Amino acid sequence: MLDKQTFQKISVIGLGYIGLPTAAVIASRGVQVIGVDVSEHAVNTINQGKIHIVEPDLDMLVQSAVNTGQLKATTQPESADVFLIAVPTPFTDNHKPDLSYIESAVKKVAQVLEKGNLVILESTSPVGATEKMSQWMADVRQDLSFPHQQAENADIQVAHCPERVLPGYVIQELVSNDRVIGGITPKCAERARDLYKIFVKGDCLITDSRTAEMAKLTENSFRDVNIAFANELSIICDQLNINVWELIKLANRHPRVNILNPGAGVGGHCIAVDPWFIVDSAPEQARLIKTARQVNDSKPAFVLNKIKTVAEQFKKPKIACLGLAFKADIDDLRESPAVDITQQLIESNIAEVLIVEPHINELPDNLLGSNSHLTGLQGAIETANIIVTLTDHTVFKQIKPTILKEKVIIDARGIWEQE
Ligand code: SAJ
Repeated sequence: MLDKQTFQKISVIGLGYIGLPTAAVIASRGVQVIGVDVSEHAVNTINQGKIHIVEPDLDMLVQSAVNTGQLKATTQPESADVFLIAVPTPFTDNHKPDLSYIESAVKKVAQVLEKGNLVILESTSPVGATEKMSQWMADVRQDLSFPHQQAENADIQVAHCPERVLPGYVIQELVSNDRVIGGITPKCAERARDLYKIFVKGDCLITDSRTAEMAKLTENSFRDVNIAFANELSIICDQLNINVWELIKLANRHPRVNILNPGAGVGGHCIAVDPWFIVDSAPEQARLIKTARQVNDSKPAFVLNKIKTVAEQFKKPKIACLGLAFKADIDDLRESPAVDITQQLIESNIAEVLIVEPHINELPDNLLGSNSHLTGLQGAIETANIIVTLTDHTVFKQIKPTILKEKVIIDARGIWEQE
């Protein structure tokens, strides 16, 4: 039986889409959690028991954790038994991993470290990042020993446990998913496993930190390559005048074939980013992974061209773009191919663009224009000549096909094709 007493206070650094749900779930198990974020807005919102992001059920969990005093947010790290690092790891313009958020976070954490502490990197990271994190902390705290220096005798334990939750299902998956836990030493991994056992019902599988880093990158690259296959098929089928949705449905009746869905491109901050970390580490060897990225990155341009070609049929076309979020039923517009396509359509100035995104109240700055409007679904469908589906939100799937009869449809997500 796990002794919760060994972990009396957990600090979660980075209160975004991963850090905040993780902090709230741990707090809900009766452990004291201190959440740390550089954003005062995030910290103030959380301390009022509210949330600054959208994720089903997160609001209730945070409200109750804050009300019971189990969860508190602050902008500066303070001492704790465990530090969970959940900050972004974007890439630079030339697809190189940018570890500056991790470096900055752990250098601040290092200042409050005490002998016996455990530091876990949850951010998706290139191979070797956990060891680098250990070195950064050692640079700041020469009075303490770290596992890359003293192995099992180190004062501080350091491990990597990549998050694997799916936006929209985060609370459920945080508890039910298996976790891969990689320690710089076996002792680091075991200590980290004790922590995750507080709230994870799935299996906690132990390995070394480099394998854990690569496992996460592999999972997302696997998905990227498979989506690229579907996207490439959709482009081939367009050329050959074949309905790709029907084709995939038929091919998937084979017992060992399971093709994913083509779309407007691959968005988000994971699948479109993580494969590049593998490419950066092994540029000569990672040929398929790199090509898949390029195929998926080229899909928005293909969809945009389709829209432009169809728009030529109309004198003053009105185009309804359904969906801005990077995937169905979430509010997250970051790295969204739907946003890219819509923005370029607005800038091309060939049409009036009616934007439908039920999860937002106002358009982001890059979509503001004299020819763009955030419009309700019903109004946009009634007014538009051309309807483009860019995100497969459930509300769009519920539209009755009869009201689309007179419209030209570019169904990049296959919403109605699949019905
Ligand atoms: N997409 C398609 N066709 C598909 C599936 C997805 O075009 O058949 C598109 C989506 O519309 C979206 C993008 O791919 O634009 C990514 O969506 P997703 O649902 O595949 O993945 P994410 O980015 O929301 O979450 C992924 C998950 N990884 C895997 O499924 C292997 C999640 O478990 C990870 O925790 C997350 O990345 C992460 O944080 O790394």
